[in-house]
Formats: sequence, C-alpha cells, structure tokens
Amino acid sequence: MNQGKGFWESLPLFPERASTLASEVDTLYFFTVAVAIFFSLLVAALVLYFAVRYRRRHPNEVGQPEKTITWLEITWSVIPFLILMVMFVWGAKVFFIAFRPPSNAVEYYVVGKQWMWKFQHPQGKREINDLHVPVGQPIKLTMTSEDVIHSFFVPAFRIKADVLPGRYTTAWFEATKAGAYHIFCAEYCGTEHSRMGGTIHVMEPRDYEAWLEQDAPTDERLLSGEELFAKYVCNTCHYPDSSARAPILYGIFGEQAELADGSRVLVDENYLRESILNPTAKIVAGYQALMPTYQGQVGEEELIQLIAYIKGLEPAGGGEQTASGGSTAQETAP
Ligand code: HEC
Ligand SMILES: [Cu+2]
Repeated sequence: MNQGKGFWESLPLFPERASTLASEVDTLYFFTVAVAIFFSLLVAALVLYFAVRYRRRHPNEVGQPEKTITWLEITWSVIPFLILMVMFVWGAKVFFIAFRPPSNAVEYYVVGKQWMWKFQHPQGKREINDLHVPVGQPIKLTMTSEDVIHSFFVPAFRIKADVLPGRYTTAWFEATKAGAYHIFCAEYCGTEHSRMGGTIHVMEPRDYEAWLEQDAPTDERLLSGEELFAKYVCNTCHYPDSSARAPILYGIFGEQAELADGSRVLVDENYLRESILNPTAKIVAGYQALMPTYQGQVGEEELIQLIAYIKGLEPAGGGEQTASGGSTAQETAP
C-alpha cells in the first residue's frame, strides 16, 4: 500500500499531498514542529538535570546570590531570534505562494450556500458539490457566499480560504495527481455545516476534455453574461456610442477607474460587484449617478456571469472585436 510513497506520506497522520502547495506547507510545518520538539526536550532535560545537580545537600545550606553572565544572556536571546526569523521569512514565502495565483491560472467560480458548494467552469458548465478539474493546470477559484460565512477547505491541496457574503475572495491550486479529494466547509455555518462538503475530481487533461464534452444533464440553464446584460437592459446605457449615457465597459478590467471625487480605483471583481449592486458608492468621473441599483434583483450566480462577461470585453480598437463583444457592440467605440 505504501509502495512509491515517501516516509511522510505513509504516516496516517497526514492527508494526502495532491497539489504543488502541499509539500511547501508540509516542509515548513515539519521544520516548525522539529524545532518545537527539540527545544521542549532540551528544556525538560535541563530542568531534571539541574534539579538533581543543584539539589540541597545539607539542611543548613544557603542559596548563592544570582550572577549575570552577559554572553550567556545574549546567546540565548540571539539564537531563538535567528530561528524565529527563519520561520518568519520561510512562512512569508509560502504565504505568498499560497495567495498569489500564477498568471496562467484558469478561473473557476465558487458560490457557497447553506449547505452546498456550487461551481462554474470557465466554459460555463456548472456543478454542485462536485468539481472536475484537469491535473497539472493552475486553477484560480473566485468565491462568494449567498448567505453566511463559509470556508473552502481541501486538505489534500493544503488550501483553505474564507468564503464571504458580499465580496469575492480567491484561492488557487495546481493538482499534481488524478484522484478524488474531499472538500470541507471549515467555518461553522448552521445545522448541516458538518455535511457541507464535496469532492474535487482531478482528471487527466484528455479525460477532462471528454468530460466537458458530454452534456451531462446539469441543473436549469443559467443565462450567459451576455444574455443577462441584455435581460437587465445594461446595454441600453452601456454601449459604445458618443451619445451613450454610461461609461464604456470594454477593456476596463484591471485598469484604474477615475472617479468623480478625483480618486482612482482598481477595476477588479469587487469593484464591478459594487458598481452593479451599489452604483452610487463610486461614481465614474464625467457621469451622472443614473444607474439603478441591481441589489436584490441579480443573484450571486448571475453576478458572477455578468462580471465574467465584463472581464472578457476586450478594449475597443484592439483588432478583433467580434460578435462576442455583445449584442449592441459595434466598431464605433471612440
Ligand atoms: C440607466 C442607465 C444604466 C443602466 C441600465 C446600467 N448602467 Fe451601469 N452605469 C451607468 C452610469 C451612468 C454609470 C457611471 C456612473 C456610476 O459610476 O454610477 C455606470 C457605471 C457602471 C460601471 C462602472 C464602470 C466603470 O468604468 O468604472 C459598471 C461596471 C456598470 N455600470 C455595469 C452595469 C451593468 C452590469 C448593468 C446591468 C446589470 C448596468 N451597468 C446598467 C448607467 C447605467
Ligand atoms: Cu458552510
């Protein structure tokens, strides 16, 4: 059973290691534990040794006054300091790896709700409590909650991130071997919290392609971002025309938006979300606060679709602006 596995993997104490992050996290963890064990044993041994060595030998024996030995004081301050700095720098390095998705990561969406996980693939396919992904591909999860705080935890990948209502958080992983890995909700979220779980099915890329092809009878079809853009009449204001009453949304993602109060803000998922749900919070410079709020009308999954659609709108004049640019999109953008 332990064939081909390293010593640590054969220990039943640890979950399987199935992502690129797992060994980074484990090595740091083992180092920290090893340091703690070493010093705990050292202190315990010295306590026993000194207790015997300096015990009171005669009933009338009197203790010595304390002496300060400077070099000893410095030594036992500097050594722990250096060891802790190693842990700090190493920990910061692993933290950066864990929280910065690589630029070639493919984006999947996750919506947590009492008590299930809903997933959406970049190709639009949706699943509940099961997520199929290819092996060897960095995958970025953009996550939100429909109700209370949940936490997305996959022990085999060593990833855990809170999933919050009202905003987006992210996590990423690159699976290193095919298999099925358990998802937990790691934040108490109500009666069925302990059963809020699921499985990530890691597949060979060609199996994943085949899986995507088969049109599994998933749940009710969700309108695409482009269709929602028309359904909620966003396109009546946001279309590339000199007479348009609203800012053009092409190519804004990842750029700085200039606001009426003179400040600038990065256009990311949370900004787009706020623009749709609470448009008066940040008014774009040169425009009136005309946009209605969509709070209560657009669900979390529809929001994700709209945001993904806006992210995909290439800057105008950037060469290929085709039918994918939206129903009212023309080449006439200024
Ligand atoms: C009645 C016209 C109108 C409708 C309908 C409308 N918007 Fe807007 N939208 C505006 C105006 C005006 C602004 C600029 C003022 C502001 O920031 O609120 C704006 C701003 C935005 C911004 C910020 C743009 C930037 O450059 O920073 C986004 C994103 C946005 N709208 C998305 C949408 C989406 C998605 C819909 C449909 C669900 C929609 N809008 C429907 C008028 C509209
Ligand atoms: Cu939960």
